[in-house]
Amino acid sequence: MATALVLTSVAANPEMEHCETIIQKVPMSPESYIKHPLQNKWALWFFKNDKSKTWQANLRLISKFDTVEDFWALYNHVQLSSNLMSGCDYSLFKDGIEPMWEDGQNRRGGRWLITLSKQQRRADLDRFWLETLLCLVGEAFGDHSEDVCGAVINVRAKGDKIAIWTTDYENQDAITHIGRVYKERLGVPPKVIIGYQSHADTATKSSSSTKNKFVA
Ligand code: MGP
Repeated sequence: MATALVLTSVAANPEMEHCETIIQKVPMSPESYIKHPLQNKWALWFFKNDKSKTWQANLRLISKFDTVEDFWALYNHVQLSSNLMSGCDYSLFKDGIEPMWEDGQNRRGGRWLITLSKQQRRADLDRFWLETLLCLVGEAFGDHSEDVCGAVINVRAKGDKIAIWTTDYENQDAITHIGRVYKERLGVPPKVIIGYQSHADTATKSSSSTKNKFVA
């Protein structure tokens, strides 16, 4: 059993001036020293736009975690998204999946995309991203959480974006469930429509808008 050393000062003899310190070994409950495991191990990535490098070379792994405590330690350690320079991204992906279209788990996938107005950077960006992270690490989509690969936040002067990436754009049940729950968790009003687009369409788009495969 785990024990803690507890120092207690006691008057060895009330008549005498000095105190004596005794060391006691007391049992500790596992709750107080075992970190709370998450269902998955996650990796946080950072992207900084350096035009002299390729897109992939600008992507850096920050750290991995698989407990609630280590999630908060990392979250509290990194800059809020609203403080990042335009052109930067954070990505949180399941361990083993790289935050790029090319990864085998993303190749046939797509994303639920939240596009924010410039005004929303102040009002919504940081809380939307934190809620997105909590949806991921808390496995908010029930069995359909298995379809989730990760999430990305793009800080951009033209308007920030947040997205949840899923593994297969043909898994309609999983995608529609994830979209419905995600929209609710962010508190997006019902009249505001969010779209799901395949990475294949995003990667080959010729105009600035990619067609939606699903909406919520
Ligand atoms: P972006 O960073 O996702 O969005 O993609 P941004 O900056 O808002 O630009 P927009 O085109 O959506 O308006 C910017 C560019 O980064 C893409 O056009 C690609 O060249 C590159 N890029 C982005 N992603 C997510 C990938 C990826 O997964 N793989 C590769 N190879 N390039 C990517």
